[in-house]
Amino acid sequence: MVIRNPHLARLTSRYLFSEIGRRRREFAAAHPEAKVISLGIGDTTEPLVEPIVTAVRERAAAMGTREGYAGYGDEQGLTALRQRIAEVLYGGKVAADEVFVSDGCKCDIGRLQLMFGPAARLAVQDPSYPAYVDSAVLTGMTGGLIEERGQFAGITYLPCDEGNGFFPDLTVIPERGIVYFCSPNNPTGAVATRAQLQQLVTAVRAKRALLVFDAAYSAYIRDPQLPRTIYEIDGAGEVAIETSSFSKPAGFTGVRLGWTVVPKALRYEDGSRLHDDFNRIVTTVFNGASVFSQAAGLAALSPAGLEATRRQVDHYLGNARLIREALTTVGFPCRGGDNAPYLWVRIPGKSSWEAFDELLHKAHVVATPGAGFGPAGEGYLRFSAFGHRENVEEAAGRLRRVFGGPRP
Ligand code: PL4
Repeated sequence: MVIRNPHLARLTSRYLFSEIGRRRREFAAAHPEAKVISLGIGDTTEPLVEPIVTAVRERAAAMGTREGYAGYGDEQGLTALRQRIAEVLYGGKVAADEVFVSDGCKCDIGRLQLMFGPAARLAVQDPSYPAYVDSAVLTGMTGGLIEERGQFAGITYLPCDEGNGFFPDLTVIPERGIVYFCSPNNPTGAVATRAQLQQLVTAVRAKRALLVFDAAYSAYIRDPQLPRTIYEIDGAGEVAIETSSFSKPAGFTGVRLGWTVVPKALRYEDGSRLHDDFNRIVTTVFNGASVFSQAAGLAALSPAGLEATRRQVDHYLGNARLIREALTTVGFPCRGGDNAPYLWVRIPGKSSWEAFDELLHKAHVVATPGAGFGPAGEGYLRFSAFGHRENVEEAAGRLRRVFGGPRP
């Protein structure tokens, strides 16, 4: 028989969100009468907006004709879409050929790890989206798991908590390392200010490191003072890759479309360009995003698409307000939810998984245990604001009842 990849053995048996899905399914099977409401996995729920539906319909009709049929396209994406992303979302701060269109941000996170290779030294916010660490483990760059700390030996964890205002100490970034930073943050909902991002870019540059900035939730930023892309920050074009997605601004979690910006100014120690390597990776292991999702992406970035999807994001932010009100009424202060679709709440006297189980069993509400995002997430729950309004209202009422009861 073949030999198992030893790096795979270092991962816990299930990816966080698969484990949550498993526990939810088990509970639902054992309690078929319960109406379980998910505020767990950050998955969009509202239907695609009309300009997008029309564009996909038209593209499908065209694909059924000789003239309109298209086979493989450029692995980097349609030129028109790359141009529209560069113009509409970056105001021309990046060039169209620096934008690599993809089938989603998570997939690009995996492809980036291929580019960095096993010798790379990684730093991640703690807590953070688990795909950064888990995909790095697969490449062998992380070393072994230190069980008692719940940390991989080869990764620098940057704790983000109330003590530091959810912005980490940057002095510990490894020399020539790769720093993953997500703002608006999953899971804490914290959004870095312009001054904080300037500090980050300066620190990364000083360490001759590389920043991978995950902007998947930038459309949720409503405060005009807060930067929506790292390229609003001076000098970022020489130290930062940005990865992002149509999933959360336009409801494409099932459609699948994202992009990664790799500026040509980004250079390795020997002067060669990261852009050339990412292009090589993309053309080697990816065959381009689907023609339908790219048509959908073009429509999402049209004036009508932008207006309609903004209203959809407003809906989710409205949900976040309802969840926050419910939690604060019962005395749980929360972070996030104003410029982000996640709320981050400390549950006193319980571990994250205990709080998760209690909420599921008593309120039939699914949240995400903070410990699943890293050791600094222990003791917290993350609530996602994605959901139909009536479900969120119902869940908010249940949270009031369960958490409003007597405390240990
Ligand atoms: C559950 C910071 C959600 N099975 O849809 P994509 O691939 O363009 O974007 C994925 C993504 C990228 N970056 C950040 C994210 O938070 C996400 C999606 N995260 C969540 O609940 O944390 C969905 C998770 C899904 C997954 O693992 O991605």
